[in-house]
Amino acid sequence: MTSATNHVGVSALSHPAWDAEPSADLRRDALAGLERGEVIVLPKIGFTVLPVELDLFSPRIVGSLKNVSFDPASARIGGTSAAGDDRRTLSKMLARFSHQAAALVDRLLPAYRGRVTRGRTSFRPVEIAGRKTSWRKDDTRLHVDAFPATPVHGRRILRVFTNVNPEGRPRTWRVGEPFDAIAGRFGSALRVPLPGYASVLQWLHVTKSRRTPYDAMMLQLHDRMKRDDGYQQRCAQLTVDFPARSTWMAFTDQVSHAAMSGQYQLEQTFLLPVDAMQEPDRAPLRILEKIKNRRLV
Ligand SMILES: O=C(O)CCC(=O)C(=O)O
Ligand SMILES: [Fe+2]
Repeated sequence: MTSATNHVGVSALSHPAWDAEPSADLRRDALAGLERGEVIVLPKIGFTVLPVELDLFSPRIVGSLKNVSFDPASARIGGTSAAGDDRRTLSKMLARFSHQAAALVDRLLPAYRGRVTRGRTSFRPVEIAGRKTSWRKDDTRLHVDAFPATPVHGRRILRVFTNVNPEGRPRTWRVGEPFDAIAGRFGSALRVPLPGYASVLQWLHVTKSRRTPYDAMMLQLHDRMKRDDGYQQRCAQLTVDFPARSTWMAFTDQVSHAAMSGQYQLEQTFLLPVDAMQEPDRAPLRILEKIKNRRLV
């Protein structure tokens, strides 16, 4: 499954089903692995796509966009040109996936129960390899996740991904060096913005809530990583193939990742407060606060 290796972690766990009851060992390994910054792969967990849903598997449903997005709280779907029955079919598929991903997180990570909140769900029907985008939006470059419009205020970004490629093709990622190495390399260049700037962004509706100094620095880090061609090529990294019908999860604000190729994926985002972690000192918030020697939220 992997080539090369250097401190970067990808671990497979033999969890059998979305709603299976995991053993205590499995739960401990999942929690510790995720917080250490590993990608946890669940090779046996696939998502069952119904025939009516499969009929909609085409990049055409997103037009010039890359994702269909779904809000599980309101059941509102966006980013697709599908209408009528097709739109309802897509919504149902995303709702079902979202529900299963939430059940998985609940069972596998009971330590986070009651603290983790469900964010957006997405369906990604466009082939990644060869997709044309600006460097900032180019997810074939290694990066940590940061959201420009929806600040996380220090919370962790936990994501569950499932490869639903109907032809059995893998999704291929690169996984980069650990967060403390990234922070060590780029941290001194990250700037805490002037206090008034966050208010202006919110007032202009660039952000939906206040962009904290942490959010601003994570965006800078995301950009600095992506923009640095030498870093992209030379930093410690490994290539990972996630097979069709497999699921994987990671704190993508911590794990340096790049999606290199693949088509048709489902994804669910969760947010977790830092104080819900077993080891909060591993959070990007705490690591950046230590480097800057000040609070960032
Ligand atoms: O689509 C993927 O496989 C991952 C892309 C990515 O970088 C992300 O969703 O944060
Ligand atoms: Fe990402």
